[in-house]
Amino acid sequence: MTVELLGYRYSVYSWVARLALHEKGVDYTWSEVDPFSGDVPPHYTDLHPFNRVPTLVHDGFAVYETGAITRYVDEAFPGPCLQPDVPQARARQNQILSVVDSYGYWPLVRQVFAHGIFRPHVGEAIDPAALRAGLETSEAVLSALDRLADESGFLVGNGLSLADVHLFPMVAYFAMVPDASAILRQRKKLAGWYDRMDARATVAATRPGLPDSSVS
Ligand SMILES: N[C@@H](CCC(=O)N[C@@H](CS)C(=O)NCC(=O)O)C(=O)O
Repeated sequence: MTVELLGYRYSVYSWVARLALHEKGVDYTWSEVDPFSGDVPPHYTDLHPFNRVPTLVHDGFAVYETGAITRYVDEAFPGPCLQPDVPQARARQNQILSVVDSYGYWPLVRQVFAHGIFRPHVGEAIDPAALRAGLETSEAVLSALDRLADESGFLVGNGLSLADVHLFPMVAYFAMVPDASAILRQRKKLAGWYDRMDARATVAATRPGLPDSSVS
């Protein structure tokens, strides 16, 4: 059996897929593809016509779109079940995945993390208006997620689910910006959830870090 994850080391969606594989205990190989490089290799475009990352290939079966990858990983491999059985909890999990993709990714990651941390770190120009807009939009996104989060300590039901796996990397990148961390800390339920997730061994094993600051 072969499992290959093609992704970019600093990509938050690649981190989500890696976290799911680690939580599930699946052995996989990693192939680095930088979707921002401008010269994505043709073999990758054949797998992913939109040139985004990640893509998973399992014994010749290729799947892209992170929510599809993590559901596939949960359903195709043994290990702890990462999706609740109860219809309401399953719906809440899927709702959170959709909220994260539709409303969270852009402000949290592409505006706040990119302009507040990543770009300055590698010496790229930043757009302060994008950072401000991202922080403002994130207030509403994190408030909605704080309302949706279960009281159990996980986002949904009584155990780790794909909702936790999908959201954590985005909030982890976001919270590296001090003003963003303050926004998270004002949402008590979400802040407690974040701290518990942050302590997981799988998070430590997959956390991307930042590039060498001499890289530009
Ligand atoms: N809908 C895609 C989104 C993936 C995505 O946007 N990945 C980012 C990296 S985190 C990417 O490839 N960006 C390249 C670009 O925007 O050109 C998924 O769920 O996998």
